[in-house]
Amino acid sequence: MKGGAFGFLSLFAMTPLAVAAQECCTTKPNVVLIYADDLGYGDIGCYGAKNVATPNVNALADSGCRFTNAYSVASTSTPSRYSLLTGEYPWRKKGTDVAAGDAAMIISPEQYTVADLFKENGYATAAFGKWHLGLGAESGKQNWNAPISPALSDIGFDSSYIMAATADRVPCVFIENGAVANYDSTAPIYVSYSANFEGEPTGRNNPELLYNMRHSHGHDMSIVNGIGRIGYMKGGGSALWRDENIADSITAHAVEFIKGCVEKPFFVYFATNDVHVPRFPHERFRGMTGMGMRGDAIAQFDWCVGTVVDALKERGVYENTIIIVTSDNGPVVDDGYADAAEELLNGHDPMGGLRGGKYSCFEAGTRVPFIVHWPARIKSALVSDALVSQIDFMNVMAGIIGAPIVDSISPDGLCGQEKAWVGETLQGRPFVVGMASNHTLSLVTDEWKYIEPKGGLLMVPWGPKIETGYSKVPQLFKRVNGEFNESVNVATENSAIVEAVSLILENVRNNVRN
Ligand code: NG6
Ligand code: CA
Repeated sequence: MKGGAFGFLSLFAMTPLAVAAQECCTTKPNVVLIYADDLGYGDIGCYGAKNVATPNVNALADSGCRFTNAYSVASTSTPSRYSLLTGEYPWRKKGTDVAAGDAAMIISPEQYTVADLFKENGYATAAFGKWHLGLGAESGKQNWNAPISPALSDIGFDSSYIMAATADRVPCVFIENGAVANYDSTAPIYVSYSANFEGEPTGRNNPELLYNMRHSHGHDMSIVNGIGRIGYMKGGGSALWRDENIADSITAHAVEFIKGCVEKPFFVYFATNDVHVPRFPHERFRGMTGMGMRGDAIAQFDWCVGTVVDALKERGVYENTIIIVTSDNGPVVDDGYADAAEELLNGHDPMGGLRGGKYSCFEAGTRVPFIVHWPARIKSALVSDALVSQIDFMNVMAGIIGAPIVDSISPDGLCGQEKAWVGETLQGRPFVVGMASNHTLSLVTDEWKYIEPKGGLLMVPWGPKIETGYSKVPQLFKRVNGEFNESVNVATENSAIVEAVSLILENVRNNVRN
């Protein structure tokens, strides 16, 4: 790895630099962010997965830049997505933890988002798939039978077709431009996260109705499509989704948008439901991997990627479109449904050899697949070990599209990371900060990984078999041959390093930048 032990300290003290507009492209590139859910560092072929074929993602890596030290901002979804869209660390803002399906909109209309950035710079903007960042003005008070406000159009998205939260949380309907898609007026929708609606079955009381999938932990409230969910809902009728059609549905909407968007460059936030629970891929992917639903959901994810790529090619905009494939957090095998994911792994390692997983502050919590593909600028395949973080998405995009005032738009993103993101330098960030589900922060540099002392249970307590990485004592791991050995804590014998890295973390926490 590059750099001395503390080369990053001087970088840290620097005021972010203004970034020169790039000269390579005369027209603004389109941007398609393909944001998988819970896809692990080891879950796709080009990152070493053996039991599942991912030809479409691999093809992007084969002519793009594939990163081996790329990080999501948190090891769960809502905080990661919040940071990617706003450039602000989630621990700076209350209410950014895993959101209920009836949470109010977490990003306020006053905040600047990456969608605002694109829109202000002449782009058409759209979001498809998993949202999980709340809708409406007040939690639990949305009227799901009327347009909901505020919604995505208030934070920069011209159009949207989303799931309010996750597939395992009610309401199980798509929201299109702020209102329930395919609304069925004969079945008004009611949602509660505190009490069931009279006479409605639940997974807990009516397991005989779970004809598609049973839960292993949690997920025993309302039943939709023969699957128990988190939260209670009533109604929906023909607007209710079928889990097996979610990938087809969001992909079809994204393709339609790409094909129809001929006047302006576009930004597409394409957030798949795969491979989050409940994993219930379409019939045509079943049995493709021998790993059951989880493996088949990865195959389905790969199909989504291929279908979006085909649409870009058909439009003739593939060359000057930046496609980024990444994940919101690390993987989990049993996340609450009896889908036999664990029994059928057959040697597959979703964590790609890293310790921990989703929820954790060990590496598998936030180290994610990350591929940047842009034929107009990235001319040959590259593997980069530069440190990159999704916190910089907004700034990198601003730099690439030549947007003005890049210094002020993102509270926590660094400026000047564009070249690292397109593989033109192997020098990425001086450090990356990550957050685990109990808000323990960690800091990664080229040489060290530090996990702050906070304490907590060693294992995720509610079901997933994942080591949290929490400890009451500081943890420090040294990078050896490119990788951290997170089972050997070298904090005691490197107290000066611990002091230095914890100071960096404190400075970040206290926002000491300028
Ligand atoms: C947990 C859910 C899990 C998943 C997670 C959020 C239970 C028992 N577990 O609370 O299934 O939904 O929240 O995942 O309810 S995330 O990827 O959206 O952050
Ligand atoms: Ca997730």
